[in-house]
Amino acid sequence: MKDLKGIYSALLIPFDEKGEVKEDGLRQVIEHNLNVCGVDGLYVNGSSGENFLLNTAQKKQIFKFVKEVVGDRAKLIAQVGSLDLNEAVELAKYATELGYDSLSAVTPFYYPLSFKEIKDYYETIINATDNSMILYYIPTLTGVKISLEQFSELLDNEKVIGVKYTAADFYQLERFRRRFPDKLIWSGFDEMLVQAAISGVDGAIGSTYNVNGKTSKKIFELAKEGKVEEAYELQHKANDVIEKVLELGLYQTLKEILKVKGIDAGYCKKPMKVFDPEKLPEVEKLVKDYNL
Ligand code: SI3
Repeated sequence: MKDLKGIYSALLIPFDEKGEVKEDGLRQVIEHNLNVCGVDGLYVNGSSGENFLLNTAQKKQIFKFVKEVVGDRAKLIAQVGSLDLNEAVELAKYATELGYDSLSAVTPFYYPLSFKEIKDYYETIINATDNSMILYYIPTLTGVKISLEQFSELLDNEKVIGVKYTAADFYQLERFRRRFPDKLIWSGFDEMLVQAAISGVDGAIGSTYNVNGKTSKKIFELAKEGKVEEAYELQHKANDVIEKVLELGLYQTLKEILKVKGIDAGYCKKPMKVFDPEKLPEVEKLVKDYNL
């Protein structure tokens, strides 16, 4: 199995006012992630990529462009989950042909599906390629909860190598770690990276690593080395940033931070709001105070 452990930015995607992908800006965001943030890899077309607002052609455009720019310089995970299972399969094949290191798929949401239906969804995507699969578990946004027993059924398939766990259920996380020592876990809540690292996760995937990746890598390393107090000191600072970003609008503000640093991070896709220019001084202060 490939070594896919580590810290991944859930890649932000710059859009123009019409909602089209700004490839020049995207190149800059990618280079910033690799050269300044120093992340181990990129999680492409996740929530932070505004994936669920995109059409199939845009999703493919992003997968292709990112792979062309990154090449083999970092690990790439393709989030292909979709309410349209045919689209998910098409994207899974596409990303695999491009050479993505693993696939990932969000649990199907909106319609209240049975676990059997969810399992069928994953099996259909998994059987379409020879690539590995990382479950994307984010119950706060999908409303879909999976029990340990159900995880176990999904993980029985050896192509399912692990889970991107965006939940704050540290008891379930501990049980998961204990029961599946050979599967990989990536934590999805950037604001709880210390706690996740102590709980034994293998890495993390998050939006704020696009701007604060270096510190986040340090937090992870320190926590893994048992230097919890030092890790917590850095987590406090990271969380000051996250708190402000959440207050001003998550993806918009992360893009504004990148813009302050000279990166053309573009806009968010409608119906997400445009960043309030009156708040720009607050972002500039954040960049300065926290050395982003
Ligand atoms: O692209 C992605 O799928 C993610 O970035 C998921 C990740 O778990 C993020 N969640 C969302 C909904 O954006 C977190 O990184 C999150 O932004 C961060 O912890 C701030 O709350």
